[in-house]
Amino acid sequence: MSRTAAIRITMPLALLLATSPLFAATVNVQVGGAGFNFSPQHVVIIEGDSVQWTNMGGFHNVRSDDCASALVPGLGCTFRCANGCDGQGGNGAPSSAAWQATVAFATPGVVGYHCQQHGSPGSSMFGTVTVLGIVLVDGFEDETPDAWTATVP
Ligand SMILES: [Cu+2]
Repeated sequence: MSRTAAIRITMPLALLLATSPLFAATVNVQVGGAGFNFSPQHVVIIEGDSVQWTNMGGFHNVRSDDCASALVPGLGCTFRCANGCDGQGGNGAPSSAAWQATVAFATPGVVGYHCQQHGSPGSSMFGTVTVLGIVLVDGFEDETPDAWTATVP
């Protein structure tokens, strides 16, 4: 495949992936159940993706580590969720209900979290969400503009 043909196919796809919410993914994490842990404990997503936690059994919640230093517990931090999330009409206090909570991550970085009942930042019942940023690289300055208007057969 010629370089120009590769550009015709891959660049519009890359733009579509970067701009369309249809391609945002949701990663599932199981909470508790047989043990006091998160499974998988560490997840990697792309900015705009979400993590959905599901309580498999037990008295748990998910609270971002930055809440531990928030002036008002549960507020002024990234998230605290169980039966919904604090600040979004829900209640993030630990609960034994069969709750599900979903958080979207828009900013690249590493967010540590834990269960308030069985963990603390970085120990016991804790996990991390690593959010990767999308970087679009323009390395095709030498291509002529008409390559962009061609129709892919
Ligand atoms: Cu717990």
